[in-house]
Amino acid sequence: SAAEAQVDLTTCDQEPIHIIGQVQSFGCLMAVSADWIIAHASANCAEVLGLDESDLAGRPVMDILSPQALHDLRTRMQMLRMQQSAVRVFGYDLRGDGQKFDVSIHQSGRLFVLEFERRAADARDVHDPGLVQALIGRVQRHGALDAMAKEAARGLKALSGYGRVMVYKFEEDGSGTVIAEARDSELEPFLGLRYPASDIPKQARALYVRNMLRIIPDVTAPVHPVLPETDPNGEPLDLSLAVTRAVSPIHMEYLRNMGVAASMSVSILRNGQLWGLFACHHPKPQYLSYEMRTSVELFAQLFNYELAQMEMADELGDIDRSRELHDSLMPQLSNGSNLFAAFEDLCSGIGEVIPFDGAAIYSDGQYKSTGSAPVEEEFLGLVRFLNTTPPAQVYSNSNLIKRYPATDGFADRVAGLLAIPVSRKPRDYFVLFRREVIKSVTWAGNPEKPAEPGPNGLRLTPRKSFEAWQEVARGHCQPWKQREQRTAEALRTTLIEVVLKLADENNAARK
Ligand code: BLA
Repeated sequence: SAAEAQVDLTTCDQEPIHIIGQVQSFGCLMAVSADWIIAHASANCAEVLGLDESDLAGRPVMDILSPQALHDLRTRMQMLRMQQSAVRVFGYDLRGDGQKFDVSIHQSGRLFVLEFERRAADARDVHDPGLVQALIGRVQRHGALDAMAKEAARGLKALSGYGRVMVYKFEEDGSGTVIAEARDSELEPFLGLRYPASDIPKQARALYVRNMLRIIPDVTAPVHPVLPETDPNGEPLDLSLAVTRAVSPIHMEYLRNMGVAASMSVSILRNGQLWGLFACHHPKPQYLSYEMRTSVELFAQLFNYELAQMEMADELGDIDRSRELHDSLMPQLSNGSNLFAAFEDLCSGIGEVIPFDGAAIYSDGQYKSTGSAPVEEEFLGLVRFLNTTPPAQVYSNSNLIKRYPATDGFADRVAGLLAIPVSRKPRDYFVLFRREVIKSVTWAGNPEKPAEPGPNGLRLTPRKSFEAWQEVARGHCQPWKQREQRTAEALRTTLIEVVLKLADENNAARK
C-alpha cells in the first residue's frame, strides 16, 4: 500500500506512529470536545456500536449513547480530571439494549478519546484477581532474576493464553535479549537470542513508557481511518494513549514474516524507564478483552515491583562483591607478591563482577595477558594511547577503533577495553578487553528457513534487520555498564593502595 511504500526502512525512528490516523478492527474510537460534540470518529463505529452510519463528526454524542450511559461516563470523566490516566469501564450496556462494551476514556489535547470494544455474551476473559494474586505469588518465591522472569513468563502465559510469552530485557545499547520464555512445545525456542535496537525504534519505546500494553489481535485484519483526518486547524489526533491505535505497517510485516498472527506486549518499567517487555505471540488470531488486558497490566505492575526489590538486593550484592574482592586481594598482594604473581587471582576475582574476554597487566615495562587480548607489541602502541587519557581514573571505551585506529590490527580479538591505571609515574595498567558484540552473543535473525518476502522485501525479518544492524555494530563490544565502571574505580583504589604499599616497603628495605 501507499502507506507502506512511504516508510523508509533506514529511518525507522522517524515514523510518527502516534498520529497514524487509524484504528484496528477490535474496537472503535471517537474523540469528543468538552461540550460533547464528536470531533473525530473511526470509520468502523457503525459496525462496532451497531449504528446506521459512521459519519459522526459534528454530531452530539447524545444521538448515539443512552442518557444513562452519558451520565455514567461523565461521572467517570470527573474522575479522569483527577487522576490523569485512562478511565476504564468494563461490561457496560451502552445503548440499553443488552449488548455490553468495554470502554476506555482518556484525554488527548483538548479532546476526550472514547474507545469501545464489544463484549461477547459468553465472554470468559474476565478479570480474575485470585488468579493474578496466585501467579504473582509464585514469582515472589524466586530471588534471582532468571528464575523470577521464567516464573513470570509462565504466569503470563497461563493468564493470557498466548502460545509464546517472552521476557525481553533491554541492554544499555538498546538491543534486547530474551531472558525467559514460556512456549507451546511445537514452537521453536527463542530463549537467549539477542535482537538489535532498531527492531523496536526509539519513538515506540518512548510511547511504551506512557502506554503499558498494546495488542494486535490479528495481523491480517483491516484497519479503519479516523475521520476527519485532521481538525479544522489541520492537526491530526494524537493516538499515543489509544488502545485501539493501528500499528506501524512495518511492524505488522515484521510479525507476519515471523509467522506470528497475534501479538501483545506489556511494558516492564524500572525507575520510570523501559527495562524490557513481556512479548507475547500467538500463531493464530487471539483477542483478549480490555478487562482481561487490565488483569495482565496489573500482573506486569506487580512484577515491576518485584523486579525493583530484586535489583535493589542485587546492587547491594554488587557492593558486597567488590568489598570481598578487595578483602581477598589485599592480603595476597600485600604479602610481597607483585601484581604479576597475583594476575590469575585478580582476573578470576574481577571476572565475577565485570565480565570480560581478555585481560592484561602492564607494569615496569613488563606485559602479561590472558584470553582475547593484544600481543605485547600491539599493546606497546596501545599504552601510548592510554597515556593520553585523563590520569588517575578508569578509562573505558566500547568502540576502540574509532578513537585508536590501530585497533584494526587486533580487531579479531578486541573491540573495547576498560583500563585501570595502577600507578602514577610511569603509568602502569591493569586492562580488561571485550570482543566484538557480534561474536560474543547469540543473535537472532539467522534461522535457516527463508521468509516470504513482503511488500518491503525480505528486509523486515529478524534476519534482515540483523544484517542491517551488523553494519552499525561492527567494532563495538558489549558496553561497559555504569556499575561496572564504578566497581573498576573501587578496584583501582585497592590496587593503588597495594602498589604504594609495595613501593614503601621497597624503599624501607633499601634504607
Ligand atoms: C514495534 N517491535 C515492536 C514491538 C516489538 C518488536 C515487541 C512492540 C509491538 C508489539 O507488541 O508487537 C520487536 N518482537 C520484537 C522482537 C521480538 C518480538 C525483537 O517478539 C523478539 C522475540 N522493526 C524492525 C525495523 C523497523 C521496525 C527494521 O525490525 C523499522 C523500520 C519498526 N517495530 C517497529 C515499529 C514498531 C515496532 C515502528 C512500533 C509499532 C507500533 O506500536 O505502532
